[in-house]
Amino acid sequence: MIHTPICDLLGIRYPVLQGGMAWIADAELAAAVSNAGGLGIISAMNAGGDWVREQIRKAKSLTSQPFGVNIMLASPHVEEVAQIVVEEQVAVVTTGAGNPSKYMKAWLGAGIKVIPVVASTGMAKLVVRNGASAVIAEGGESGGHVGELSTIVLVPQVCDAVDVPVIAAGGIADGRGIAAAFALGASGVQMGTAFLVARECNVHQNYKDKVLKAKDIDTMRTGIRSGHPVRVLKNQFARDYAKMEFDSNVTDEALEQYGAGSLRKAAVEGDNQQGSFMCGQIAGMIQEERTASEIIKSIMAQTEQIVTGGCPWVK
Ligand code: TUI
Repeated sequence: MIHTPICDLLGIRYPVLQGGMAWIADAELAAAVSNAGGLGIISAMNAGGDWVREQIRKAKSLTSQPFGVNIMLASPHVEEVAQIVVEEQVAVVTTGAGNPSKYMKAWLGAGIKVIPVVASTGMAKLVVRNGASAVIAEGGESGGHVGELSTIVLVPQVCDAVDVPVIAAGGIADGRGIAAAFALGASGVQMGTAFLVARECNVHQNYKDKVLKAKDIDTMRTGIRSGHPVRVLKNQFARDYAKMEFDSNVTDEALEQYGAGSLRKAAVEGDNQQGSFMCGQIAGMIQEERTASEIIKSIMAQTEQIVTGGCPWVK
């Protein structure tokens, strides 16, 4: 049986976290992952406090296991949501797209375990100094907003930089990826794209179908000009956006306007042309829709086989 310090820290069976996917990770997906022995996570994304509170309460009604809330620090509602997780006594908060230090004292004071996503050793050290229980080192293979470094270089350097457990993210969707993450020094993994196609995931079916059909080279990064690159599946929207951002005649305002609402169009409306389908580079490996429990069980069985000597070509 696979057991790491992350299992003890979070009170979960498998050292697997579900990524906080904006417009996708709701209470039903989070509860399904937590009931399957991982840590399910509700994405607060750009939503207002009422929606986040409702989702937290719904998840509590669907699982007795711990779950978390991902707070996207660039959200216009971040202050309100930061307070709601305290009021609702959420077990775990993960953060993304920025520096969470400003909120950490309040969260830690409420007994919340804080696990920021970091994309550099500098940010990892800073959040650990401020009390982070663990960090998620997320490589640029991930979907959504990404940093510059890949998982294979980021994870071991973050492991060397901090003395808390490290969770690897970016490009992991099977037992080989998890075993590799362990070999790099990680104590757990976070997977987003793999859970996007879970049966319990309420994202539009067109989104799931696009991920299931995607090949290894089917993602690209948009938003490079803004300094906030976002990995998405290639489609009409992504190509047009990329063309616009490298056109100096297009203003930042026009670009922002063009991108507004595109993630909602993908996740809720399934708009194959104008939607922004955030997705990791590992999508090419994801072949079928399964329950969260089937995903976790099969991936952990493969992990166990590898870490207990399953590389017969290595003598
Ligand atoms: O946050 C994510 N993934 C996301 S957020 C999102 S919505 C959004 N879209 C565009 C811009 C901003 C947000 C869609 N997908 N993953 C976690 C993550 N965090 N990846 C990278 C980082 C990160 C980057 C810089 C964390 C900290 C950081 O610190 C920089 C600083 O000094 O503030």
